[in-house]
Amino acid sequence: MCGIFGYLNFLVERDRRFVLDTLIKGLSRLEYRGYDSAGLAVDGDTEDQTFIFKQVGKVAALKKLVDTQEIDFEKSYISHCGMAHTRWATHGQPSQLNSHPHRSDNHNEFTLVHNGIITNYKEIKTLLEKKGFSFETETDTECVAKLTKYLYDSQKNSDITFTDLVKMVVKELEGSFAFIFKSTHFPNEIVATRRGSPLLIGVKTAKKLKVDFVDVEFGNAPDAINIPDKDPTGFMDPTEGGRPQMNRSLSRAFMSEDGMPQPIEFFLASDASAIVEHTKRVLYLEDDDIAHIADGELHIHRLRRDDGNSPATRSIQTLEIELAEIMKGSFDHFMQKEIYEQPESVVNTMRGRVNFETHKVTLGGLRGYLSIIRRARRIVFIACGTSFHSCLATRAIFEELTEIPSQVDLASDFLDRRTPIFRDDVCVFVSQSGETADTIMAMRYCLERGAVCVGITNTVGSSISRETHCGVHINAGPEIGVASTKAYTSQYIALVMMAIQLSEDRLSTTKRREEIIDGLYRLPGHVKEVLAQDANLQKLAEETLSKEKSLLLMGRGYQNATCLEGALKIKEISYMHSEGILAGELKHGPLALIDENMPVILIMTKDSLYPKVQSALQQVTARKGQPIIICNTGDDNLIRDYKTIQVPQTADCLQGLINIIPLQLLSYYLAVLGNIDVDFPRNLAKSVTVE
Ligand code: UD2
Ligand code: GLU
Ligand code: MG
Repeated sequence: MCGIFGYLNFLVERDRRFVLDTLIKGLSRLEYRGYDSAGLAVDGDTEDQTFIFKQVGKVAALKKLVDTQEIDFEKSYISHCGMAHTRWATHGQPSQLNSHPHRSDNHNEFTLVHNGIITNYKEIKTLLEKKGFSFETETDTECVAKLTKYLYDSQKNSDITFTDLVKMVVKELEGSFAFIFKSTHFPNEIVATRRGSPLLIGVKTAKKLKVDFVDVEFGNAPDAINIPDKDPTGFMDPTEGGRPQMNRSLSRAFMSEDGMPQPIEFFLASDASAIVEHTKRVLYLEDDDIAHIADGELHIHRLRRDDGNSPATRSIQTLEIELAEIMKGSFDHFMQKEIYEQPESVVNTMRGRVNFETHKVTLGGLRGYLSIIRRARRIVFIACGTSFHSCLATRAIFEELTEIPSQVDLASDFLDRRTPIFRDDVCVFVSQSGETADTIMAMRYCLERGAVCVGITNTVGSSISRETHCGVHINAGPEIGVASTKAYTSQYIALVMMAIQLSEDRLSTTKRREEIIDGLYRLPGHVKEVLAQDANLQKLAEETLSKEKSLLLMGRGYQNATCLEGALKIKEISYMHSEGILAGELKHGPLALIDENMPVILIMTKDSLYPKVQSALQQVTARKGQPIIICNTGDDNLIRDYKTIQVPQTADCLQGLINIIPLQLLSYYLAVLGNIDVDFPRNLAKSVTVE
């Protein structure tokens, strides 16, 4: 998710001011990734001290906090390592305390920064609490700092290296992460590692590096280490026996000609935008790489030995791009970046919640409310805009799985109608920011009437997250583009997961739930398949649609929501008139619009309504309409006769997650072709905090 930055200087004299400024500048380069708070750690006045500064809000606020510290800014270091972090909360509210870096104890023996989610942190935390550790934050991350100290303390006499220690820690972790570790026990050393979250290392030297790669060391540690005080549950057991052997291979890149250590600086970051201004020589870490920087050398270790699939070296590449180009990764706009993040963001929404083997969904946020929700007389979904569409898209599966009558309302209209709400209603409020004014007012209205209120939001600590009785954070990471894309798919998934969990006690729907969970498992791959058609969609926008004044999107059943959401995307960022039309309604009016000049996109992916949509297709073609059809790969008749956009097939109730992607891309390209500021379309704001 958000941002990590680290800076280590070796034999390059720097004062504390320089180090702090470098860290803060690094964070500000990562600001575009979005975050809710920031923090950093640097050495203190003595070797056994680490200073940690953290602040809620902008990096500028952190800078202000740092600037007003009564510390010696001139103190200079020949070698030093510092690290910094921007956070998008997933566990625990955005607060100063919950911000990173996190620490192992009051003496800051181990400090670390983390991006991602540790899904088994509860187990680790419970175990450590039994060992006498107490926790000061609500984050998943803190348990990793404490675990590091616990393992270090239990190794006291074995001269464990920092690398081996971190290996032991990482072996216990599930979830996704990028980490930087720092310790007063290992001054001027950094260990960094990643799994699923990005991390790269920039290298800056005066002299050219000898070679442009780093050997990967597949050494034998640290499985060998015996953890005393063995946990009876088997948790944290050393996996294999034997003693650690010293078989460090040399890292040829960092050897200087004369064998003398050379001055060198290292920059670690979540992406290259924070590094290019310092150096263009970078090394990208791979999953389960453990990077150790000490004495001016960078060593890459692997988490497990016998890691046959991993290449034996990591190359040090030269970045050819300039800062401006990588600010948004390889993307031109946030919206495009966010569309492309979906293969990962959908996984983050499900992380730790869906067990694909046992076909079980566990939403921690609903625990305790499940039986009340199951007894509800009705479920009322309330939202605005795109969030409203995510409710429409999932309403049918809610009704099918839970058999609780469900209705979907636009927040403003819900309030205008002064909709009757009762104590046995369950009201679900969906909002990316959690601050949407209309939705908040509707929520307060329902709270007053005693209904159980459930939130679905992307923002921990937001009004909706705080004021609802329970809910689900979608964990999609910050969304910056005004046109919502990844939040839509993640809200959709959160709602589907909720429907599955609510119905888990219904044997009759077991098969159906399994089918859906299997579909969720394949979803990231399916999303990637659609994204791979980017160039075709760009062409379609350019050659066929960009000259049009208007565009109709038609479908029915599950795809009605896709049409409405697709049309909303198109109008909000390309300013082209666009309407989503329920295909079943065609002959009640919209058919009058159809002639050979009216552009139409028809969604005809395979589900039980396919024959009915076929008849809509006939109605359109009979009026000389020439629809573009979104259909499943392999639907040869359609592909032969029409212009098509082909998407992989999945469970009917998940098909909308896949079908919306080409429409997101189309709207994006229509906006780009219209020279529109995609991320900031006119008249619109990211979160609508006014009524
Ligand atoms: C949550 C907690 C985590 C830990 C864990 C226990 C957060 C952000 N996450 O992760 O700290 O306690 O559970 O397994 O602290 N909620 C609302 N309204 C909303 C969204 C969420 O009330 O709109 C509540 C929800 O009922 C839960 C908490 O906020 O009590 C966190 O929700 P989550 O979805 O982040 O839950 P989980 O289990 O992933
Ligand atoms: N899960 C961690 C937290 O909530 C890290 C979040 C991030 O990636 O910024 O503190
Ligand atoms: Mg709450």
